[in-house]
Formats: sequence, structure tokens, C-alpha cells
Amino acid sequence: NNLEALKKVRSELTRFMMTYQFGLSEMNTKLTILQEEFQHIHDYNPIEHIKTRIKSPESIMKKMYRKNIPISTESIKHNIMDIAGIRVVCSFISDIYRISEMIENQKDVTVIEKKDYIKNAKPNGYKSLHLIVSVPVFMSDRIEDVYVEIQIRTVAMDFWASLEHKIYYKYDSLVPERLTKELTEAAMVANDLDEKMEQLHNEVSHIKDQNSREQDLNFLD
Ligand code: 0O2
Repeated sequence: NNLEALKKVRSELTRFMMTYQFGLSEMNTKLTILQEEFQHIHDYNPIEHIKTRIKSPESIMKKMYRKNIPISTESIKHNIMDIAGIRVVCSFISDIYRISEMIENQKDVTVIEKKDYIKNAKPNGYKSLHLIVSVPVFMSDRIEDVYVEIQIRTVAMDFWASLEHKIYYKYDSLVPERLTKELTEAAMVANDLDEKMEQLHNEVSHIKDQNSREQDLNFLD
């Protein structure tokens, strides 16, 4: 009977984790559709790449202990909103807000929380736009609303965050002050690069628009 009970818990847990995988797949499809449509209309791709991950059971447990919450699938479901995570890396800062707006406007997506670490960077220099959304997943016998954390950032922000993450873990979160200072300076350099690239991109788009208008006029002549 113990074995039966264990089997039941295991099956429930697998089903629980599967819902997050489904939520991720759904968001991934939504983003791919936006990406392809955007490419078709504006003739350029705003998304460099998309990465998805499911939080490991170990990280989920650690977070529950840290938050001091009794563990059950129900409490995990309500308190850990980043089990399903998706990272969208864009070319330009303006693309981040465009992508975010397009997601927010989808009827079946509910925005639970929005954190703009681009307008308000973290003290260490971390920048990204974070959304926690809820999406309905249609199962065989019910509809399950699943939380998905979406992080949207530029290539430069992503480069900085991945290095900072590595350093943070290497020093077991006790990063020497000199490195912290240099990392914050590097974040400012990354931001300068983002602003410069945005300005160049705007100039090029403007020229492209002008050329296509002239071509249209020639065509009409
Ligand atoms: P992992 O391994 O990437 O999943 P909470 O999510 O409740 O613990 P908080 O502060 O409300 O805490 O969440 P926040 O600020 O929205 O950040 C959540 C995630 O953003 C982190 O997930 C990181 O992925 C990323 N992040 C936030 N701050 C930093 C930072 O300073 N540097 C880097 N490199 N990434 C950051 P996890 O769970 O910490 O890690």
C-alpha cells in the first residue's frame, strides 16, 4: 500500500511539473508567432533568441525554505511564480517594450506582475523587463492556469547578466568589492552600447523608409 501511495504521489508530481512545461510551450509558440509576423511586417527580426527552463525541484525547495512556506503542491503553485521561465533576448531596447506590449495585449494572458529593471536598474546594474503572466493550459479534464516568468532583455543586458551570474556563483555570493564596482561600471558601458545601437537602428530605419517611399512613387509614375 505504501508503494501504491508513493506511485500516486509520483504520478501527481509528474503531472504537476508537466503543466509548467505546457505553459512554457504555449508562451514559446505565442512568441514565435509574434516574431514571425513582426519579421513579415517590419522586415526585421526583433528577437535574437528565446531560452526556456523549468526550475529544478531542488531550487523550488530552496526557495520554499527561504520564504519559510510549508511545502505542498498547492503552496508551491501559489508561491513560486518562476517554475516556468522564458528569456527573450532582443536586439534593441524599443523591441523589449514592443514584445512586452504584444504579450500583455493577448486576451488569454493575464499579467500578474511587471518589474521594469530597465527604467529602474538594480543597484548592481542589472537590467531586464520581468513579467509574471498566467496562461490557461487545456488539459484532458480541466483548465489549469499556469504562471510563467518572462524576462525580456537586449543582447548587451544578457551578456552582462550571464557573466554577473557566473561571478556571483563562483564567489558563493560574496563577490569582492572591486569586482562588484567593475561589474556595475560594465553595466553602464552595456547601457551606452544599447543606446548607441538604438540610435543607429533608428537612423537606418529612417533611410530605409525614405527609400521605399521613393520606390513606391517611381512605381506609380
Ligand atoms: P535563476 O537561476 O535565473 O532562476 P524572487 O524571484 O521572488 O526570488 P525577486 O527579487 O522578486 O525574487 O525576483 P526578480 O528580481 O524578479 O528576479 C528573478 C530572476 O531575475 C532571477 O532568478 C534571475 O534570473 C534574474 N535576476 C534578478 N536579479 C539579478 C541580478 O542581479 N543578476 C542576474 N544575473 N540575474 C538577476 P533566480 O531565481 O535568482 O535565478
